[in-house]
Amino acid sequence: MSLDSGAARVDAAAYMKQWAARVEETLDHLVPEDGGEPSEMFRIMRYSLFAGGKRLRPILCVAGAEAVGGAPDLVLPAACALECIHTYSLIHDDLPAMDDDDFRRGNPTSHKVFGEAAAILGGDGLLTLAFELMTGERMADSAGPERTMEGVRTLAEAAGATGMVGGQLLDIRAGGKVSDPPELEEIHRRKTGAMIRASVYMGGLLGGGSPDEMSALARYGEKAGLAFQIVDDILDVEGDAELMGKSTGTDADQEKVTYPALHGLDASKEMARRVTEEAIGALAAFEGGAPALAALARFIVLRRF
Ligand code: GRG
Repeated sequence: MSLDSGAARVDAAAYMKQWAARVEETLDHLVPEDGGEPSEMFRIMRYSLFAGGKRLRPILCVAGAEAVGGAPDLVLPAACALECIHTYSLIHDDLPAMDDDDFRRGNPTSHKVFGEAAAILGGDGLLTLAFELMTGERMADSAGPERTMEGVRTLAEAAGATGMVGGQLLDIRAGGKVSDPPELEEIHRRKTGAMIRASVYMGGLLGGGSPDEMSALARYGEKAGLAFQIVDDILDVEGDAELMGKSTGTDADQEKVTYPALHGLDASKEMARRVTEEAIGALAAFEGGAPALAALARFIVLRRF
């Protein structure tokens, strides 16, 4: 099965390196060490923000803007807002009340360094900061008030009760007892997929995309989000712990229901490839095939970390 879009190829590694550096720079500028009082809040938030994440969601946002012919630089505040929310979710997910993880990306988790209460507050700070960045002058000046408002709503829905937070609750409540593929897909669509879909959608929206382009980006984002989670489950079974900066096998230890647990490893790999092909297929709506988004979909399915 080929993962070729037929469009000109973009080197995903080079594209990600280039844009991760721009996101890093912008985050450093928007969330500076001396960003305000209490200064400890900024230390806590920056500890996790600058801990070596791939910056996949911000990069998808930039590529979404590029796909619709928008200026990728102009969506950087929104890209950083997505990373703030992603980072908050990881801090909270690592807490003793949730996954109780001591390491993330090879470093001690936030609550191990700052204590549980401060880590919760660091996560809360990042969540609210995301909306400060979305509603800042820089965003509204480039995208206009209506698109900015819709971007804020898209982000809130993806992160909130019907998206990531709701998905996390369903996952916890399921307690490893999911037996049915649609239920597993629903948990993942909300918990992980919603933020990935929102990333690419917000890029297109704030970059000036047309309704047809937005529908194509939504479809791409849904499929890429699902592929991301299936691969995440596969990596927990057969990934390299050193490369990933965290222990593997934790899903099985915690008796979580995952794609490999429900469908087996080979069928899960085949599913990941199929949904990635569907994601790339959605890009046919773009003249030139949106090569950066196609490359990112391939990265998602072929990644080792
Ligand atoms: C606790 C509010 C709350 C939400 C938790 C998304 C989520 C819901 C928790 C994250 C925990 C987790 C490991 C989910 C699996 C998928 C995932 C989001 C993996 C990490 O994303 P990457 O690979 O991380 O993009 P990096 O480290 O590159 O930023």
